[in-house]
Amino acid sequence: MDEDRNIGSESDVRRLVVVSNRLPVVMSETVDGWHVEPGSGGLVTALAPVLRNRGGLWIGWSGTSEEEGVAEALAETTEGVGYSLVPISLTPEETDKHYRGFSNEIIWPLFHDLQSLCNFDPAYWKAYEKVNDKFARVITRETVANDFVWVHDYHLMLVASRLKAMGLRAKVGFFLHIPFPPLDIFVKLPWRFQILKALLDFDLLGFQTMRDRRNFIHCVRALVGQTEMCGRGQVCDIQVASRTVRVGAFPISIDYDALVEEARSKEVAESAWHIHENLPERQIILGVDRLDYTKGIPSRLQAYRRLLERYPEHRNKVTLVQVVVPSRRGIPGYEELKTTIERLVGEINGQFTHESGWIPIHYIYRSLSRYELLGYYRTAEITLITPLKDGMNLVAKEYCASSLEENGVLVLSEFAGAAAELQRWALLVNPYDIVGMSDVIHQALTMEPGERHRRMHRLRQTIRRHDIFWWVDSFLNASIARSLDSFPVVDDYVPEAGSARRSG
Ligand code: ADQ
Repeated sequence: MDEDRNIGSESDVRRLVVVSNRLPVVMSETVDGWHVEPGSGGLVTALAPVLRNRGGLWIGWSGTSEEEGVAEALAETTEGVGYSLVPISLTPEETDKHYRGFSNEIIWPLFHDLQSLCNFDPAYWKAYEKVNDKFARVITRETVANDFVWVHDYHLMLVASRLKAMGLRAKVGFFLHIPFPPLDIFVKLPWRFQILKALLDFDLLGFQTMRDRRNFIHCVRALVGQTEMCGRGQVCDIQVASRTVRVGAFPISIDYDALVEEARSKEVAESAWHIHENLPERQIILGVDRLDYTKGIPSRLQAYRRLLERYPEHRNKVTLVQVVVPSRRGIPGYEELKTTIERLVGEINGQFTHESGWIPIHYIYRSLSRYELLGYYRTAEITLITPLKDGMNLVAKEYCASSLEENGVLVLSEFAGAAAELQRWALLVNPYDIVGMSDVIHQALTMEPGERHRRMHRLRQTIRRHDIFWWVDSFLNASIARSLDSFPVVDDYVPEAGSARRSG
């Protein structure tokens, strides 16, 4: 290892170094060695073109505690794409206490305003520090001063402070994909000072919405004390001691054009046709969520029951298709949530199922293929996105992009980050107000075609204008990188020998 690199030898070429808890691949061990499949999702789609042919790096946990052969398998996968994947290996105990413990039993519920679900186990904090340290060591080893390091999400909030302690000179940005809570909730965190101070060691902090950014600034003002604050605007600078930290709101989005293309495909049309065939002459209401207590699935089911009780004219005519994607198995609370959802589905179906064959709820508990998912988006006349709190919620944007005929209605929780951008044209609901939600679903079901079209057209325009590439550009523009042009395309890029072959 070249020890000088970490304290920053200058290089003419600026590289983007993306750091996330997981690498954007799925690895599985077979008798022939490692099998690597590319990951899916918005972040990979958005960042792959930025990294490609620019010699950038993506650093993250490989998804396994094994080390042997992992870096080589990853290097093979990215051969010819012009960037490298650098694996970090974590022991089962580290993933247990850092990922399952601190990240998902403390930060996830607390930052979604659900502090009663937090398990403030001090052992989790130790593991969180240790894993953040491990990431920082690998970043230090892999980067030079001219690079721009972009760290993602709540698993890695201490990375900049560790990098600073290790003498890294490269600029470091951070994007939080989940909400930042209000002061009176954040102060409950036993490690509130450590986390807040560590966040202030980043050069640029990105949040999903202005509300999250405002919450963060309130916390800094109250807990860190004397700091000079910024004014209005999407991006502003705050002065903390002798440092300037830039903070901004950058709502994440989807690859709109690609999704529209996919939604037009023959495969999606076939999938939509099958869905219609199975539910003839029914108005389809859709819910699509990871199994998570923040997504508000039980209250949505209760609102649907109230709809059928209060507006009997919809019986026999509507079907709620509720898709739940398995998630975070083994974390307390998730199994109970599944039981609650399934009990409610059973109760409602038992209460209303009709001799004509009508079943009010179709419940699907599995991950859907992309074509199936888009098929449901295309078929649904209404989609219910009713999280108790959500950083953004990409399902809302995907649904609108897939509504090619522009005749769908989006019912959206006012506590989803997406509401900040989409509130004028979606129908907003308070997910804690069951009766209010049932009224809004009724309003959606009876909306005139002209109004549906007007609203969906404006929703799609907004999302198209602010797509995932706009999101990457606005974050990089706010950083010292200034723009994508700061990361020049390297003709015939050849990875540096040894780069991405070492595991952490
Ligand atoms: P998530 O909590 O995972 O993300 P969300 O933004 O809705 O929530 O993204 C879910 C993704 O999973 C979507 O892209 C969707 O297509 C996919 N998906 C959903 N159901 C599926 C199914 N049945 N089969 C296959 N794929 C499915 C976190 C934060 C969010 C924030 C994002 C991005 O919690 O608030 O919007 O990161 O920053």
